[in-house]
Amino acid sequence: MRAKLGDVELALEAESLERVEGGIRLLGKEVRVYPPFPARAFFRHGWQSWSLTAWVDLKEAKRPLLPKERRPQADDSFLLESSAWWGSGVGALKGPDGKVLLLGALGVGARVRGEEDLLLGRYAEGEGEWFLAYGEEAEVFAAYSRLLPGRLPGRPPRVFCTWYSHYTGISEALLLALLEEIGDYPFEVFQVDDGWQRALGDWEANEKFPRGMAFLAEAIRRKGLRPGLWLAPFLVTADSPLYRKRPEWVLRDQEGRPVPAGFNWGKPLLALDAGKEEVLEFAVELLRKAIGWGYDYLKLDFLYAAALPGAEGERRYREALGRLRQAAEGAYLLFCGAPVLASLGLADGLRVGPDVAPYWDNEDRSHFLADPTGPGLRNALRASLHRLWLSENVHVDPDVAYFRTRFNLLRPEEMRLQEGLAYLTRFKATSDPPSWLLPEERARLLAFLSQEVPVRRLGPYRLQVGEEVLDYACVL
Ligand code: 9PG
Repeated sequence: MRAKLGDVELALEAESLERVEGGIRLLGKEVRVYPPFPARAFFRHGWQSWSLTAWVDLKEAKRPLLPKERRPQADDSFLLESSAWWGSGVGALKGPDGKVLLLGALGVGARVRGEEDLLLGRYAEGEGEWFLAYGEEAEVFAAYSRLLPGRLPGRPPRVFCTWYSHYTGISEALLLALLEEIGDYPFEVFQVDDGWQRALGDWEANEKFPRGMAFLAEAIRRKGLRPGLWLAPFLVTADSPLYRKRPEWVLRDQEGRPVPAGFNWGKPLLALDAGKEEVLEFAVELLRKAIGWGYDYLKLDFLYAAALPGAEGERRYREALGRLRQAAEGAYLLFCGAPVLASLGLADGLRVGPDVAPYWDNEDRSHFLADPTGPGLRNALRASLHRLWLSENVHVDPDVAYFRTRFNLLRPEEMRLQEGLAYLTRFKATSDPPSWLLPEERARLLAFLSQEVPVRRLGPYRLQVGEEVLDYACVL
């Protein structure tokens, strides 16, 4: 069939089509749209928070990958393994005049493939709905975003997160000292990250937290802050006590082998099977326990584990996270390492890129291992910039901003780029202990937390933040 979109006419294959605000709604398990131009670039949307999300050159061959068993599960493996360019849920082609043809799924569990003369959308299972639009980049993405679940009520938070300064080296004494230090700064949340638990799956305070997690939450509250806690509810490793006790809870393939769930902390990761009622009850109880200790801001990490292997698991994921959302009513849920489109409507906040790090790029990993998902400011900025259109659907978390020059290889201009995204999304977080900061850096952190600065988008890669114009073209 043929359809008219704005000033162009194009050919497409779908079961049915209907005009809607800003574009066309299509039905079908698989739909094909033939662009009225030879496409220059493909908007490749990564599956989860850490996955590559950017405009890619369709002529550029996809490059070799890390060996499977060492790969961080930072994307839907189907997307990585295909020799064609595929994205998760949404894809778009850019024509010679810069106009964009977008095809986006309106349900979960879909992938979109881009070629010079084709956009192909396919649901992993069952029939599905699609949205098709043509026009200026910002407009077609905005029109798509309006058809996705809307933001939950509430404002994005101002967070002190322990990860990007102390990593797993946290302890009760260190955090109590940090709480004293940050007392003069208007943070709202003090979020304890990875390093407090006994093991993955064993979510009790370890020996570095001798008075327990409820005691720490109380100390945080006494400082006028909201206690936040990191959890990875669906992750275990082969040496987790939980795995030894409940090997049948682990997600397995048809041959009964555990499904690889990534590689981190120097070991292979395993996923709990979120399709099992006992696993859901375990995860619900875990959230209730953390809330019972006094933490009502939860960073739920490595959530892709509940959706493996990829698009096929997104319905299971949505049901599972729906249960957690219900159990944690009233708590702020920040989803991380999470399938992006399948999280909308459930998450308060959502990480939209890989981790920042106090350096621009690890070129060994980015270039020689062809992995654009590793920690580093460049990778983080690139994915976040290409997901800002989700701002109406969730609090977009671009990850923490840096103010310190101590223990940091970033140049101040590079740090400003991250700060700019926080002003835009209003999700303001840092891990910099004030004692690491020079007096002018402290002043900048204080201003960051206390001011709202007007941000204007001058173009896809340029922002005006207050008086300053920031150019993000260097991330491309
Ligand atoms: C704690 C950290 C922090 C951080 C999270 C997450 O293997 N990987 O690809 C991989 C990616 C990110 C990552 C860890 C591993 O970091 O994003 O903010 O909470 O966990 O361990």
